[in-house]
Amino acid sequence: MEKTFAIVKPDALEARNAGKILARIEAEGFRIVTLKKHSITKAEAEGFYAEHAGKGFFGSLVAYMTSGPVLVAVLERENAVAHWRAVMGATNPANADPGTIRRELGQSIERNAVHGSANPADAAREVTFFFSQAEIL
Ligand code: 3AN
Repeated sequence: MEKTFAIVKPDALEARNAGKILARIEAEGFRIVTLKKHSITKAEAEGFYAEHAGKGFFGSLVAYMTSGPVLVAVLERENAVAHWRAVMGATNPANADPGTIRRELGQSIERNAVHGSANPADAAREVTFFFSQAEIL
């Protein structure tokens, strides 16, 4: 069993797609280990996306991720990291395969509905960014 980290982003909550996304997560065989609604602070967004600091879209990305509440979650199943990436689809919804969440619900490369960890090391870092050990049993 493997864990990954997911965010249901502000655009998805605003569009009232959270229930649809959580249902898809469960239909894909994930156990929702933990889940909470959270308003990401500017400092959190800058730290979470530190790898993108200095890129042209960084300021806009931080503004967007702090523009409204999100759901942060830990998901578990076999091959969780790669499977959640596959279910999300490509970063740009226009390039995402039919049937993926970003293709179906994403609005743009920035407002792309969901986040998922890129690899197991990132998943471990991202889970501890938002959750304590006691929350992820
Ligand atoms: P992913 O979320 O697919 O792993 P990353 O880590 O490359 O993609 O990018 C993190 C987030 O930054 C994306 N989900 C998207 O919201 C935003 N982003 C990435 N590339 C761009 C871009 N070229 N223009 C605007 N926003 C971008």
